[in-house]
Amino acid sequence: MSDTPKFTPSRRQFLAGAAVATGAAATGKLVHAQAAGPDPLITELQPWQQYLGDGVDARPYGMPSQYEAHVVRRNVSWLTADSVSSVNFTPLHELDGIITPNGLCFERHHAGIAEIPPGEHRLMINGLVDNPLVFTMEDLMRFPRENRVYFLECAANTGMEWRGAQLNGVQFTHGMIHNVVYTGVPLRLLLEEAGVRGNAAWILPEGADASAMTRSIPLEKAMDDCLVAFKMNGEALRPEQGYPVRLVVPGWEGNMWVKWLRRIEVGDQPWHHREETSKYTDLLEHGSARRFTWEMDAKSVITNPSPQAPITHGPGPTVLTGVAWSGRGTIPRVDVTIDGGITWHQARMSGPSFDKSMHRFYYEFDWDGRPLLLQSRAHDSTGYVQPTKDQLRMVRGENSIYHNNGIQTWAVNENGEAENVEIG
Ligand SMILES: Nc1nc2c(c(=O)[nH]1)N[C@H]1C(S)=C(S)[C@@H](COP(=O)(O)O)O[C@H]1N2
Ligand SMILES: [Mo]
Repeated sequence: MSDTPKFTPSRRQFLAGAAVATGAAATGKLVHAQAAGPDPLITELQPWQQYLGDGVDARPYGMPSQYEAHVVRRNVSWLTADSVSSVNFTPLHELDGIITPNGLCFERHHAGIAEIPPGEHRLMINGLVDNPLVFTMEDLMRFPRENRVYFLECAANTGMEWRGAQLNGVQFTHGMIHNVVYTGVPLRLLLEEAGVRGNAAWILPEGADASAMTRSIPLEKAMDDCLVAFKMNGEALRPEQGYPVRLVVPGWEGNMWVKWLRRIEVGDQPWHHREETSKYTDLLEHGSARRFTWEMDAKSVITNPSPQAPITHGPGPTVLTGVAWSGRGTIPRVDVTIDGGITWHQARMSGPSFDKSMHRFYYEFDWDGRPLLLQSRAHDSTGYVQPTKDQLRMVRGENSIYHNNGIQTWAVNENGEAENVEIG
């Protein structure tokens, strides 16, 4: 069951509406007012109709329109001491559909961006294997490859919001996520080539950047759906995302997706390195910590309206949209409320539904101009339902950073401006 748009503007209304760019009629049935007079944007010849534009040789690698220059990754300067061990955020409120454009995928580096000539890159597999192997990029290209769409979410996404509403923008509260189609070789094929020994149970991928990032991953996951990926959205990985090759660990926390992948050690136990002891563990109320919390729980957020994307058109037909994802499967359903949870509506899902991929939802409604409290609640294909922030804190306490998948609230005022809030 899904909600469909309640209006169908005619071509006539669009033309008339272009003349008067004021708000919609109070009835909420018309998207545009009637024309008050001739509109020079229609009746006059415009500058761009009077020159010959750039030719096909002017833009060998295309860039977005100059009018989209505000659509960029942004960081929060006070979050980290410097920008090489830091993070920036995907502008979720500017995007639609389910795919994140390569240039807008958030970046998280521990030692900045490594710039590796592909001809000089090597991937080694060693440890509990019959044949320790070294692959060049050319070698990797000779294995059968697959194309799959996955989200990558940093476990720290929304981490600043544990104890209360903090950052005023969906880009900053939820922007440590991207969703692209990867082309890569199943890791299983490379491990089989090396011949994994009988007592092997874990792998340790390692990055070629100066941080030499490592994480212990169970062999079962490595043999299941992990990819050694060299393309994203059809083109080579960006340097920011680990060019020439990165590990893809579907549904699991972003930290494990080692970029600039140079080595995979096979072992019989986890290594207990920094990123799985000091970091990426969750301190609970009684003083012990959750560890190896790899899977990303189902989560959703409304991207529009939101603090960086207020309602500017006044009362009337309004499009609410957002994204949802789960590390355990697909998202068959998202509920939306505009009155702080008094009434819930099933959102309309639109776009492809892939396993461990971002999903897009919409809810079209007639805004009466009164304040709103917007929330979304994801259901994943295992039946799991996204919890409230209070429900999460009840179980996990107040000390956590990682794995905050609680329901987000935006308060919209009479002017259409939105703010990050919590409601009890
Ligand atoms: N080699 C290496 N791999 C890495 C990191 C890193 O700093 N170095 N950061 C990790 C973290 S914490 C995250 S969340 C993801 C971020 O991937 P992205 O930069 O493509 O968004 O990469 C992971 N892989
Ligand atoms: Mo991360």
